[in-house]
Amino acid sequence: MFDRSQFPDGFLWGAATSAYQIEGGAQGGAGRNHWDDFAATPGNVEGAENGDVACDHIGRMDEDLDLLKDLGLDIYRFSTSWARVLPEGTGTPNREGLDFYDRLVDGLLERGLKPAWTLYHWELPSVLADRGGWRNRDIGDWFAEYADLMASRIGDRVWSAAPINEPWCVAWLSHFEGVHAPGLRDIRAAARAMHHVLYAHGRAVEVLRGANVSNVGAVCNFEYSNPASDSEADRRAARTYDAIYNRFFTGGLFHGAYPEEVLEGLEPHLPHGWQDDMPLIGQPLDWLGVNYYTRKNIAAAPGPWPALAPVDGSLPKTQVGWEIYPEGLRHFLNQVARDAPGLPIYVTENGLAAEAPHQDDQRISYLTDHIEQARKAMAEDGVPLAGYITWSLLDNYEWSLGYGPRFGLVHVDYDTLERRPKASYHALRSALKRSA
Ligand code: PNW
Repeated sequence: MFDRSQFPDGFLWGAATSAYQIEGGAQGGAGRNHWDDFAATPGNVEGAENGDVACDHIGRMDEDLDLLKDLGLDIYRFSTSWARVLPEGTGTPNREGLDFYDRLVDGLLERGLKPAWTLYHWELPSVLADRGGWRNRDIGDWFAEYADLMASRIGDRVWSAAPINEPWCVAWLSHFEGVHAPGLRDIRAAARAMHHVLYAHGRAVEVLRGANVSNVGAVCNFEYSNPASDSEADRRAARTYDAIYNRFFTGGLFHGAYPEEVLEGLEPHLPHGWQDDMPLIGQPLDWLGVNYYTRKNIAAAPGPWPALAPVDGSLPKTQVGWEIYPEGLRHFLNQVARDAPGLPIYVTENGLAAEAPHQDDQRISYLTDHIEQARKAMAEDGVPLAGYITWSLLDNYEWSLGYGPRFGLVHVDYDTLERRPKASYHALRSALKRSA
């Protein structure tokens, strides 16, 4: 797969999961969240599947932490569920939920693993969704309260903290493309969510700093935007897609400004006085996480801004139809290194869905090729890359696609919930061992 000696001492390796995708259930006093509601509405999720059971990580936490440790990893990137610890979104905490995350963090530390904590990986408490969720500026206050509660509980023992996983998914995919909860297709809702997600990030960073939580960063996702043809119209559409997806959030975080190509469409819909939040949004961070999976081929399309549409491409694809384009990872590592000179960068997600549980050659070559691009970005381009975290430890709930797509290094049998390491797990394990 690769040789650990090609990477500097101290380069960190990890695997990621998220709460709703693996934990299972409202058992233990958790409140409803908007993914429970979204999945219950026919047509939103493949087979109307939901996270009620998922991988039953809550019941099998020790087994899962042992799998991480036996793999030889340094980091486990996980998230805490807002609705599990604050069933009403704010107010009275659920003791059982807090105890679970205490045990999770302690279990990681006992095994010598670094806990990389994400506060929000998408399960917004339903009560708050009903009050407008990410469209409502009050989300800043709600999120700050949740951050404060969790910081006081696990903030002293985590290795790193990131307020929000993938602002693009939280805002655009969920409020403009309608693919994730709350499933809106509304430019005004999208514009407000795009800004509020960064505003809430800023509010949480303030809280985490105030609570002396160390190593505070942000995690953004990136998708390589390839013009479907050489035409001026397609090239322009691809630039717009790139600006919305790949430059809006880093623009806010590192340049105190949003890209012109996005303001062209969003400015009339942004919340009044949004410019005043830019200093909060741009507070210094300790690291940036890059999530990268694929490229899209973008063509101009009729209709209102952004007037574009993805079209089919010619590269080999994964189980979910995503084109495999490893060079894109190197591209974005270089881009963010220019955005934030000197800031440590981590790949915080990279991986693929591949069906065959035990013949996952495609997974091994996908990981090998992307890790090689990350290595080149570091060794040849001078990007300050400090670690690589793969998605995911386990097969899990792939949001609107349900349980079909299998992203795990470890196979999960959803009838018995039995875990079985795949070939890629063993390949990664021996790569990490060689010179350790
Ligand atoms: C990321 N899209 O999500 C998430 O952080 C994970 O929870 C998820 O399982 C993983 O990637 C694999 O999909 C995305 O439709 C989900 O463009 C969907 C999209 C992008 C990212």
